[in-house]
Amino acid sequence: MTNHWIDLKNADAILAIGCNPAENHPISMKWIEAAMDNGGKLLAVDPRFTRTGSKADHYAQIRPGTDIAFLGGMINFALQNNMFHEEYVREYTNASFIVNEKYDFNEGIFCAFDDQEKTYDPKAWAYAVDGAGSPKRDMSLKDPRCVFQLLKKHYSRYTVDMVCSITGTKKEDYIAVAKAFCSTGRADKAGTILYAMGITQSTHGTQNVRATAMLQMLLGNIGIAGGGVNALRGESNVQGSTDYGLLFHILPGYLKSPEFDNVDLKAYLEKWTPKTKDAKSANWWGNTPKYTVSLLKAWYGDNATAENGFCYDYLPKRSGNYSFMKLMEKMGKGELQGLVCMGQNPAVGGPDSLKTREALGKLDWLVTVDLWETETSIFWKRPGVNPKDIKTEVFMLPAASSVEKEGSISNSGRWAQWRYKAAEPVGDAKSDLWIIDQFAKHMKKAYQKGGTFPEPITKLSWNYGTGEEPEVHLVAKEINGYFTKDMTIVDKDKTLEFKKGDQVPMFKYLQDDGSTVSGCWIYCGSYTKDGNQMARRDASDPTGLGMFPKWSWCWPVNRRIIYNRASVNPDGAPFNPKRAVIAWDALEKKWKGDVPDGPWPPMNDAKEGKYPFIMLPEGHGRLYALDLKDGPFPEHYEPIESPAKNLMSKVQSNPAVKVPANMSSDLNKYPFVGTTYRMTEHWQAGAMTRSLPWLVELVPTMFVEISQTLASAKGINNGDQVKITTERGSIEAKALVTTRLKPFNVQGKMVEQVGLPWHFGYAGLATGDSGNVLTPSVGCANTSIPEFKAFLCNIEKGGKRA
Ligand SMILES: Nc1nc2c(c(=O)[nH]1)N[C@H]1C(S)=C(S)[C@@H](COP(=O)(O)OP(=O)(O)OC[C@H]3O[C@@H](n4cnc5c(=O)[nH]c(N)nc54)[C@H](O)[C@@H]3O)O[C@H]1N2
Ligand SMILES: Nc1nc2c(c(=O)[nH]1)N[C@H]1C(S)=C(S)[C@@H](COP(=O)(O)OP(=O)(O)OC[C@H]3O[C@@H](n4cnc5c(=O)[nH]c(N)nc54)[C@H](O)[C@@H]3O)O[C@H]1N2
Ligand SMILES: [Mo]
Repeated sequence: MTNHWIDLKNADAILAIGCNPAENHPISMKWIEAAMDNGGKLLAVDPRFTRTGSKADHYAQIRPGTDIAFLGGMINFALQNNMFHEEYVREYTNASFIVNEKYDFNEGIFCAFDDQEKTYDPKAWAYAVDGAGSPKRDMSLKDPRCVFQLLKKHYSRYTVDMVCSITGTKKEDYIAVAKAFCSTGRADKAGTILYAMGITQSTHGTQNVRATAMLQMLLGNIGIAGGGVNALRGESNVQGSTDYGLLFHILPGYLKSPEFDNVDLKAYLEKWTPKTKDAKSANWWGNTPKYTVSLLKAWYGDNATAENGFCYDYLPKRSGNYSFMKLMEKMGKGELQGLVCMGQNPAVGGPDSLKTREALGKLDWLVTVDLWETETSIFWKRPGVNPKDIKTEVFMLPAASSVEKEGSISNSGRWAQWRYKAAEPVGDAKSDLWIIDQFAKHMKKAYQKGGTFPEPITKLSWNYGTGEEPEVHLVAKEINGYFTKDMTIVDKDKTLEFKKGDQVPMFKYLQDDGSTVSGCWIYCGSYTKDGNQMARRDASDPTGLGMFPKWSWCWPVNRRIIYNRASVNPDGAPFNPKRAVIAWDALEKKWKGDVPDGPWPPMNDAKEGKYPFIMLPEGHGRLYALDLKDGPFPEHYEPIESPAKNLMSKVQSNPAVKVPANMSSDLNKYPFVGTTYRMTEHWQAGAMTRSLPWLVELVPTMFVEISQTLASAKGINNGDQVKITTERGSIEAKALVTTRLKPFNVQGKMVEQVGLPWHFGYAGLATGDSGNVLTPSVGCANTSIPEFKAFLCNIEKGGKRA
């Protein structure tokens, strides 16, 4: 989230697109309802009429996978009706930047596309530069090659009629949503966008998210209270896990994971440290060397020296894609020996799960670390297989649950909150920290004896106490970071003295010479000489905006709303004084309010002013992106399996996505749109809830939701057993016939949708077929998140169990 949960109450309009907060993030509804009590409007955009939709002022039905058309139309609507925040767009976004002569967009394809490799060369999309190498700009926004004009031209094709014929939305619903949300494109209004899996789980998921950000920038809604682009995150600490580098392409703190041609630290830093010549640009990622070296010092301690590149050579270098889907593919080919599943249940959670279950049998060994027996840990005795045919050796390590251990947890709003152990683990269950600690210690011992390239393990710095249970506070302290020698730092007019071993107070003091350690730079400041900031529980709220600055701690530097320098005009005065996030005090020469996005005076200060979007080298929010794999502007493409022809261009689906063989858009075989989602009563792959009798009683088995029209066409009654089939496989479920689902108008023809929860499997108390037997293993061009939300299927009455 750019903002945070409580801040939702400050919104005049809330666009919930591709998320269902009433069911999946119920507590957030408290703040959404607080906004509504103050006159805020809730707008829900979803293929299904959800409980969020039922509370909304306006609900718009959308065909799965067509959000770029929907949002692109809103961008066009704001531009055509002059509903955008002009000063914000001109001063704070890259609207005024001129794009180089070569850039072009034709018939659904951007320039520099390699049809063989299915890749673009984003260098061809660069800004035009002047003689000194700085981007050229036109502050009048009239130059036909400026981003603003290119944007206008691109989205002029997204007329209301065109959009609605793609999305299947009723025109009056579309206009109601567009009007209500775009009315926040004024200095005194705030609109927030909430999104989750309905937006991300798509072959153009990243471009979906970008479209939300672009709309928000046009409306001047980023950086302000009640604004922002707010991802409603999933697993309770998934924010923390991405912050700490869970994904294959990032290291802790969103540093890039090294690629094969980043041969040494110098080459890595050269490649990933952005440069700028503009003195008004803070270019915060220019600090990449400090954060990288401090991270390497956390990992390799005294072994990491300037002479050996701080042990950079020990990091694995990647070439290509190591996403979940790719790993499963490799596993299926027998290319992985072993797999550790720590709090993950891929036999149910991943796409095309019949393949995954088979692939598990190609492993020599499998370790699951979980609270329960899961479909993954018992894959070898799943229905339909003979355990004797499976050679994989399976180890199950019982894990302690979240309330049985101490540690931090980061919520969607980036608030890291410290939690305490409430109960002893049951039986032999151990904390994940204990398990990791044991892994590390045993591996160190084993590699002490030799092996191929043992140093990355043997040289690890591993100092979390001497007891049986590693000390979680030592981990947290290392993540924050400390000095490795006595230091004197001059910060403006202050001289600061630090002793070796002192905690680093904030990341601006981290160094690139080995004198500081920090396990995750964005958390520097979370555990200081004043103690564990994440454990703070002071419920004072001086701004009245719900920022509660002394409750827990949030990254970065306890800034509750990021990009808040864009909430003020270039002189530092809040666009909306009634909901001021920060304000420049010209007399005292300092900011008041939230922690500003950098200490410098406002942008107009001739000597020291900085642009607001400090993480980008050009300092301006990007209406036009320079570094995505599938284009600088989000463009509508159909999902890979789609019932419709792309009306926008001849290019049917995202050209930068490679499509596996087991997909089919044969409407004779698979005439219906399939989509998967979650429900309040169950959690994810199901181990957490299908083992609890009271939840099992509420939702005992797999079901499928269909409309009344589809039910009568197929002769299906509520409660009937049905069979659902895709090119990947087929499952059985009980039919739930409901008015919440309605068919879509797809180019004049009504197309039905089939709605499936994905929480079921063959382990636990309540069993049922898995929705993911049906879903395709194809993903977003940028992130590889699977297209779980839009595929084609058939449904028939009957089945073996009928
Ligand atoms: N009770 C409960 N709560 C949960 C979870 C759970 O399993 N159970 N899981 C947690 C996790 S890990 C996550 S990631 C979050 C996810 O939270 P959500 O994203 O809210 O979850 P979903 O139900 O998967 O999808 C949200 C909505 O997107 C809609 N949708 C599908 N396709 C499209 C589309 O193309 N466009 C649009 N605009 N909408 C579409 C679906 O109909 C659905 O109502 O929930 C978290 N909260
Ligand atoms: N079709 C379809 N598929 C989807 C989605 C969808 O919308 N549609 N959503 C996707 C999303 S957003 C997500 S996040 C994934 C989730 O996929 P998974 O992560 O595989 O699903 P979970 O059931 O949450 O698995 C978590 C496991 O961790 C265990 N666990 C709980 N607490 C602890 C702990 O403290 N320590 C350890 N070691 N284990 C613990 C639980 O018992 C559970 O078995 O699924 C994805 N799959
Ligand atoms: Mo998730």
